[in-house]
Parts: sequence; C-alpha cells; structure tokens
Amino acid sequence: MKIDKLLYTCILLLSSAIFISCDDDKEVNDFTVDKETMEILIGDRSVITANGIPSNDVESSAFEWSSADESIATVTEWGVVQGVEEGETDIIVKFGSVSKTIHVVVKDPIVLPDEVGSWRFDDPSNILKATLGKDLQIGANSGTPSLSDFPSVSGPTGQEGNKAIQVEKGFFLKMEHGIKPKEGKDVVTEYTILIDFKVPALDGWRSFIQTNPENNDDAEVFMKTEGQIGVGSTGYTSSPVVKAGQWQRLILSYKLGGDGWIKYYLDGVEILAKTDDERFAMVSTLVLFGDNDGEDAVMDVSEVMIWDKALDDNQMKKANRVVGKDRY
Ligand SMILES: [Ca+2]
Ligand SMILES: [Ca+2]
Ligand SMILES: [Ca+2]
Repeated sequence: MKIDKLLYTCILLLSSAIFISCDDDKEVNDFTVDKETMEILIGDRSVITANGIPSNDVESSAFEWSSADESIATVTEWGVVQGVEEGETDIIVKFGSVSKTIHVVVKDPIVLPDEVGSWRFDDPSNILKATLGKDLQIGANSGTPSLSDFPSVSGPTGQEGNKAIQVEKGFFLKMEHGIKPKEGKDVVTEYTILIDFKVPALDGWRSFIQTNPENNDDAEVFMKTEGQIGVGSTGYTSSPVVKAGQWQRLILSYKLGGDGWIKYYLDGVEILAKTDDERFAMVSTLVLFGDNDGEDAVMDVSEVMIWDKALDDNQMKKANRVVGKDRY
C-alpha cells in the first residue's frame, strides 16, 4: 500500500509539473547559453548565444550583457565577446530576474619570457632590495656613497605603494645581473632592460646604462639635455622624446651579431633602432644612471627589470603594457 501511495504521489506531482510547464508555454522565464566557459585570444571575437526557455523565439535584444572586467574582455549587446588583455573574467547575461555567468579566459599569443632580475624601490627601509636576482649596490664618482645619498621618493601617481629611488648626479647603482655570456663569449651579448624613470626638468644630460663597471668612460645610453635618447655611436632620436616631470618607460633590447640589433622603445613606441654595437655588451656588473664626467643629472627610478634575451617588437610592446600593471 505504501508503495502505491508513493507512486500515486509521484504521478500527481509529475502531471502537475507538466501542467505548469504547458501552462507557461508562452511565458519565457528561463534561458540557456551555449557555453559555460570560453577561451579567446587578445583582439579576437567570439559570440555567446542565449535562448529563452521554453520558447526560443525571444528577441536577442531582450538579453542584457555585461563584463565583470572590461579591461580583460568586453561584450556587446548581442553577446559578442572580445579579448582585451591576458587574464580571466566573467561575462554576465541577464533576462528578467535570471542571470547566467560565462567564465572567460583571455590568452595572449605573444609570450613574454620570464625576467632574470627585478628591482622596484618600493621599500624605503631596504631600497636596493631585489624582487628577483641580487640586491643592487651603490656607487659614486668621488668619495664613499651612503644610502642617505639615494632617497626614497614618490613613484608613478595613482599607483599606491609604487615608490622610487632618486639618483643624483655623480651617484649611480650597480647591478649584478647574473646573466652568463653565451658559449665562446666572455661578455653578455644579449639582454633587454626596462627602466621606469622621471626626470624633473630638461636641464642636463642623463645616463641610463653604463657597461663599464669602472664608470670611467662615457655611458652607453643617454638623454641629451633637450630630451633626445641615444648615444653618439648609434645616433639619437631625431627629436626630444623625454618629457619633464613625467613617468616614462624605456625598454632597450640588445643582441650582438649578424642578426643583432639595438632597439629603444619609449612608452611602447619604437624611438630608435640600429644595428648592434659592441659597446652595449656587458660584463657581470652593469652600472645604472652613471657617467664618467657628470652627464648623469638627477633622475627618479621606480622600476628596473632585466631579461637574458633580446625581446622582439611585440614582446617589448607587451612588456610596456603589462609589467607592473596588476601590482599596485
Ligand atoms: Ca661622459
Ligand atoms: Ca661606457
Ligand atoms: Ca617602484
């Protein structure tokens, strides 16, 4: 008897469910999406299709689309998703009070190799600390420098926690980059260096790198007083590129040899490209912001990063875009 009762109850419930569903045939109160997750490349587009239940003749415009993070992926009012930057986010589609979430993974076809050294100058109590690699050292053209000669200053505006180091004229930093020369070479002939910097005014020459650890000859990469970047042997940018009082990102990619180059990118734009030059090859120590005879006026520096590869154009553009982006 008990089983019969249970069966009867079940049939009753089932038929009422069918009844309710048939009764609501014309009223859409739920919907499906054709995918729960999607993977997309930066710049590519892909569509998510939503269909009403029970009838699928709902106007597409009845659905409301939004992206949880438009810096990763955007979505149009028709459900067309576009990848913006590497990362993960959700696309949310709403119909009335019902909403569905589609998880989106945006991938970048351009792969940025891992850096081998990174210095951020964010900790005033340990300003030379390496995030990756060895801590930096300090140097001076005359006398013995002390840490108080290298004050902690503000970094890029709007980046809470991003601090910088101030390197005055006649003072410099020394980097033990840890990159080994290629087989058969006694110097490092391939690398890329990224420098986030600010010059307070266009009032004197600046030095970015000096490959001579003794710092007793000219630096390798300068800013001329008017703001051009380069050096005599490669030439300078045809016009000033450095702006007074503004944070900028310089990326220098170097590879010595027949297929080599020295390329300068500033804020993601190529400013100078030359064939290679032996003067850019490094020994185990690289001098930053130093020069032999005073062509190294004051500069604020909020980040230095180095790779043991010569990044290509796409990789430099990507490094300009993504390095530090999610850090502050
Ligand atoms: Ca000099
Ligand atoms: Ca030099
Ligand atoms: Ca910093």
